[in-house]
Amino acid sequence: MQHWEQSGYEPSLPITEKSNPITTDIDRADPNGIVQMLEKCDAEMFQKTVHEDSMYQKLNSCSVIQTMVDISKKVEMILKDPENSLIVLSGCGTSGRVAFLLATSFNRWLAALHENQIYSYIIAGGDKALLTSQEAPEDNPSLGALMLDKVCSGKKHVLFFGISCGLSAPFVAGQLHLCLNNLEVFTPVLVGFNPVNMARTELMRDFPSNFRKIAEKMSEMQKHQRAFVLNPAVGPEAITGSSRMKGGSATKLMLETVLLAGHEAMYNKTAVTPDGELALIEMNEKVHKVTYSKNKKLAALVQKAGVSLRGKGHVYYLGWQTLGIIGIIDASECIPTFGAAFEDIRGFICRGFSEINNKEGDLSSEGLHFSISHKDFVKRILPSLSDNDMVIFLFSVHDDLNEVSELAKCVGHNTSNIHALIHDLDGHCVPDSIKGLFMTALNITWPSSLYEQRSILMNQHWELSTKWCLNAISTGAHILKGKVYKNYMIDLRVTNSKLYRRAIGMLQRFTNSTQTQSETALLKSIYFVEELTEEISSADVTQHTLTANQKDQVVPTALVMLQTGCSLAEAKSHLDAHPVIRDAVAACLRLS
Ligand code: F1P
Repeated sequence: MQHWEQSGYEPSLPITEKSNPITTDIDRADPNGIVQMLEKCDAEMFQKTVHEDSMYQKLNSCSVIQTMVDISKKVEMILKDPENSLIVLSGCGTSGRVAFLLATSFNRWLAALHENQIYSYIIAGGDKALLTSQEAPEDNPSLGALMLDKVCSGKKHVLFFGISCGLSAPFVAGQLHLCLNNLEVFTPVLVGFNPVNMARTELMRDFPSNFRKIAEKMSEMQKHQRAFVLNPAVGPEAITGSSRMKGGSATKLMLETVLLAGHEAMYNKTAVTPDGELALIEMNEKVHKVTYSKNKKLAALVQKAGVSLRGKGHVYYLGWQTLGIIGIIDASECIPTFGAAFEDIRGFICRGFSEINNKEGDLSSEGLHFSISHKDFVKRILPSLSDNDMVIFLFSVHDDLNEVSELAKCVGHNTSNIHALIHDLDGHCVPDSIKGLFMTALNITWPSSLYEQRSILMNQHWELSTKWCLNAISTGAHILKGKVYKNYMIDLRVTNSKLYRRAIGMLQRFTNSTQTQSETALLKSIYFVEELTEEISSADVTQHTLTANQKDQVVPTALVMLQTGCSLAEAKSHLDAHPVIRDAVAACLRLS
């Protein structure tokens, strides 16, 4: 049993908000140590349940596998009536981005079979949120319901996947509530990584229920197969609460398994069975082993990315096809997670919006955040690129290797700091002449026998493998830059109610203050005042998070104030003197 599974371990927190004992000292680790810790944390996803009666059900538990089988059968049923049916995947932040990735890839599969494209995705904040952080709509249950209602209009059967890793997002709660009130049309599936009794109980804006009540009702309805809860425990995140990591990966592989089994039942007449689902999950476990078997090269990339960020340089991902999307997603998440600047880590995809297949089409006129094609990179970034900047190419043997080599040569004129993550197959390898263009080529050669007749699996695995590598690179680089304290992202942006509560919890934990003291300090820091006014005290959390969105170092400032009893102005000057958050916090804790 893992330490975090014991009932006394951080008992007031759900699994997704607990800190992971594996990574307690990740802020002091070197790149090799960082990668090894991430490998162990990710491995927890595939851990077997030793006793079926253990406190938490895991991905491999019989009950979870049976739920997956039942849902796959619903997928098959939906596929049988494509005219009247829809499969909708929805979530906020990373969960919404995974929803988008899955919906577009399964639609592509259906299009290749000349079938109706019955998948749709919803992300809180709309398509802009695919590339930038739009956390505020996450708190709005009515908006979630409204968007779902709109997408499903006229459909007779809708299989709805509401993804919230923490079983917490009000946006998703609103959608599930709508489904539960219209079960003749909707079959809702709640996807997350906490047991139902750890779902959030906080009141929501203009909403008659809370997340836990909805999750409980769904569990009840599962007995009649009218609703499902797919919620294995995969362990706390490596960086506390950072559901972009394990949460995103587990959502991706679990839903891919469920959907793929449903598709194969429909189109290949392969029966949906527990063994079939288990075999697909085990293949993902193999992907984990193969990816992390490259840990030395991965650690070298983490090291280089850390050097670039510390030296005020940048990290650029230049990807092809969905590997490009994985790069864009990873880069965009660094802003809310680490308080990073938008330029620090950026992702680009070969043909930009024309190959993304998002609902709202080309967003490039929305500003620089939406300049995402290789052409944009060449025009805007390349001229000022230097050895201080790191460039990582993301491609596979199936991409246009002439294009890859031309761009690599072009980039190579301005920086020698150019690397690649390459996926190929035994018997179909990327030639050495291409690999030789890169200082580091992290090349994974996959066994072709794994993918006979199942090319969609190949894409899914290469995406996941790339996600693990990039999560390690961007997380590791920010750790090396000093943005993480122990295994907490202390300088996060407090942009929604979940993050607001998490920030208060961190302040309590590190300063031994009460909840009220911590919230008061947080509010002073958010509103930049030495004393709280009546107006501030009576404002709601939404107002606080909207204001916090505009401010830097909100949580570290509050922490220094609480720990030393100093004023806001003094806390700010302490932080100015210690630009590295880890050092600022450590110095302040030593001081007291
Ligand atoms: C959704 C989410 C995360 C994001 C941040 C805020 O979480 O937007 O994707 O990284 O932590 O919340 P969830 O609803 O999937 O738990």
